[in-house]
Amino acid sequence: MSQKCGYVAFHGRPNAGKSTLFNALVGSKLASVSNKPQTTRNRLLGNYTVDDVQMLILDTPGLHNASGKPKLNSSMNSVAWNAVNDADVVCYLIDAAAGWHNDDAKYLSGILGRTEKPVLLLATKIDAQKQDVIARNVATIQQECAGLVREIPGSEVRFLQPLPEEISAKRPESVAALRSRLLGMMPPGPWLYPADDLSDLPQRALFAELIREQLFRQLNQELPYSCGVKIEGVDESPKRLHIQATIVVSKASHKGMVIGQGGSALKSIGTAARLELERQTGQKVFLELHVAVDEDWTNDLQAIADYEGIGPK
Ligand SMILES: Nc1nc2c(ncn2[C@@H]2O[C@H](COP(=O)(O)OP(=O)(O)OP(=O)(O)O)[C@@H](O)[C@H]2O)c(=O)[nH]1
Ligand SMILES: [Mg+2]
Repeated sequence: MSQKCGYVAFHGRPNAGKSTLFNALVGSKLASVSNKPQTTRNRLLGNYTVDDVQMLILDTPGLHNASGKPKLNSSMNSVAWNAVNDADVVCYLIDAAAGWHNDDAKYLSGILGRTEKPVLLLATKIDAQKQDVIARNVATIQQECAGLVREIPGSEVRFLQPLPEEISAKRPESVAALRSRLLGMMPPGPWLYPADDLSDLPQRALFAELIREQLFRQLNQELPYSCGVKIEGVDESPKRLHIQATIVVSKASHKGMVIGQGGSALKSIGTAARLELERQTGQKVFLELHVAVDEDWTNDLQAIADYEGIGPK
């Protein structure tokens, strides 16, 4: 049986639904998901292997304007742009419930300028709005993209189809149809990972991802953006997994907010993260959370590498 293997990279603005669809396609909760933009900070790889085909899906941070923002933001954008170069197929996701955004044109042109590979347009979250709103938004996306392709001088149309594919990550049949379409696009080549390795991410990075998800879900406004998570230790005994993690914040005043009155906020974050860690590992978990201040870590490339695994180690 000759093997096929390829990379599918997910791109789009923050909150487009990349990580939700990524988890659904891989069939496992690898990426954190929240209703706040910029939840994903690093490239995540998910392996879906079936029969002779290995599909390696890359979830990426949402493309955004990082000017005037900490270095963490430009690092996230770099990670996302670099993934375009690895892709055999690029999926560009647009939230069809929210509709077209002018930045989509900018990012799509950037992607088309970087790769000769096929770019699929996915209109996501079609379950989240009334059908007539979705139909209007999808029509606008189609119109804008048709214009966009014509505006790139000297290039051929690289969209596989001018019509965006309508997707809901909440509908299994929608996910299954996209999965088989993408599997059918994988080029011939030897597998790069054992079939049952779900990701290339170290276990610690996956644990940190699930803890950070709770920071994004439970902390208000700007607070989660100053938080990073570092797994300090994982101790596996026959009875349970003991995970020690530090939540780092960039200002002393944020520490108290993460801990909350009488420790209530930290307790709630810890409980939800522990339950998710138990669900994902199938083991009992003891989660020990500490909060530390590292002044302005989001502007320090070495600290960004330490907490988020992005860039130099
Ligand atoms: N109803 C509905 N909600 C969705 C769907 N896909 C994503 N969402 C929601 O949209 C929000 C953002 O989803 P994410 O998957 O975190 O979006 P993202 O593109 O990864 O965002 P960043 O990591 O910030 O770039 C979350 O609240 C999801 O639950 C969908 O198909 N239907
Ligand atoms: Mg994400």
